[in-house]
Amino acid sequence: AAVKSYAAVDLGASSGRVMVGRVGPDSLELTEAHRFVNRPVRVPEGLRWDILSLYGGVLDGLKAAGQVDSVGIDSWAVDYGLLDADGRLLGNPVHYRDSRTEGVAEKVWATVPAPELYAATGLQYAPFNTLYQLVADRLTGAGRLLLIPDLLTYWLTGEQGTELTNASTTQLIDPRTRGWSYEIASRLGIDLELFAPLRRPGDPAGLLRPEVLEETGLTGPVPVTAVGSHDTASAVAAVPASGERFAYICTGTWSLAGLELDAPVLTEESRAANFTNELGLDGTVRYLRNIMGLWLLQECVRAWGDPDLGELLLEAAKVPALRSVVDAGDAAFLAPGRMPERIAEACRASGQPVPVSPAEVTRCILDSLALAHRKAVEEAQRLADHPVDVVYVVGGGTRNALLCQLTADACGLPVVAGPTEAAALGNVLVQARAHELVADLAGGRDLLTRTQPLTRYEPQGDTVRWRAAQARLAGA
Ligand code: LFR
Repeated sequence: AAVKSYAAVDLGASSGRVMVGRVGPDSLELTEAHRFVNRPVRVPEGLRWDILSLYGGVLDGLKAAGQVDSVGIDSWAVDYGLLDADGRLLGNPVHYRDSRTEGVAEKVWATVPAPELYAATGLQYAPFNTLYQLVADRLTGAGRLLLIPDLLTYWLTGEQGTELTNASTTQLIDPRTRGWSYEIASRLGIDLELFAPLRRPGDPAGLLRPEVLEETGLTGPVPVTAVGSHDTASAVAAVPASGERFAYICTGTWSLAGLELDAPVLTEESRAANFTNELGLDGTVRYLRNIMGLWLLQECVRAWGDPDLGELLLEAAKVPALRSVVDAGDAAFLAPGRMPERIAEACRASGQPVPVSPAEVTRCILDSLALAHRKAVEEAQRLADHPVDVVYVVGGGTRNALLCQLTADACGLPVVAGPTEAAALGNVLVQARAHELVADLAGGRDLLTRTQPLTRYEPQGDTVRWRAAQARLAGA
């Protein structure tokens, strides 16, 4: 039977990549065509994405990928470019870690109280939700808003749309109807006409423009297919699970830890625990919590002048476990800069030993992440009344064996780690499904378990000391 090739553009907060997935009825092979850095730039007005450089990386990647049957794009969520009435970009998209949204949520809640906002949109509180960014921005002159993957798709094809899984991170979508939340938007004076029409994963998103074909050397027509354009939607689509009794943790710059459900959980208890209900493939809901993730380590490594990560992790493994932990769910760690000092300060403030050497700080970060994973997996099961037997870890963190083992230990559950390039694989699988090579979400997952290398970590020790560490943190 025929094998098809798909280009998956996957943009993360620190790097972008163009991968080629070759899919047949019993085969799935992923290779890297091109990888490039994503370097946010601080200018006097704030922190910005270098969107032209990213688009250049996408074009280079498509050229390196060669002839493919379709292209799909996913990236981090919530951020957007604003266009004028003629479709011209009005300035560089603002980075979600920019400080302009400080204090904005409180203003929004004065009009729509936080509990009401949660009941209507199911979205966790994060200062960077698109809704708060929109209120912070002055939208004068903007005729259109395109989320990052939709903006790049527009540049590739000339067609505008708003992909649903990513739209669900704007805080303007009702997770029950899976459509716009007109009432919330109108009460906050947000014109939903700013958004291009919704499209769903698998929908066609246009053909590469002649200029793009020329620049990449591809022969048209080459269609762009809407995928789960939120990277986390794509990554969860590539969790190699069967059945329903599983939790997942998508690891990378963030750790996104939670469950796949068939309906949102919109209770007040869930809001208080800051769980989010984002939309996934096939009518699923991603019920999860954002945890600071390997961002904490990336920022420290940057501050230390980029030492060898492998050696650092070996040293960290020798440091005694759980000496000090910080709350890796705390938005206080969101902004860039001074990370080793900020972690030391948090330990001092909670009366714990202050980690000093890079190995000690690294150990503190990994213990803290594992603990936050435990807390999220445990609370999600309780709040959604959905017990699990196994935790799937996908994404960049699967390379970090210490983190995977600590997560198994902390959760008291087996961890199955892999695939590493989950977002790209989820991206590819949705394109393959649009071409009827894969039947559905379960079919794609089945193909993954048959073709991708996975590593299993059994929980070691009992969970008593993790429970104690959790209590220590809660009491701080
Ligand atoms: C992960 C991610 C998270 C989102 C954060 C900000 O890459 O997409 O899901 O909350 O980035 O967009």
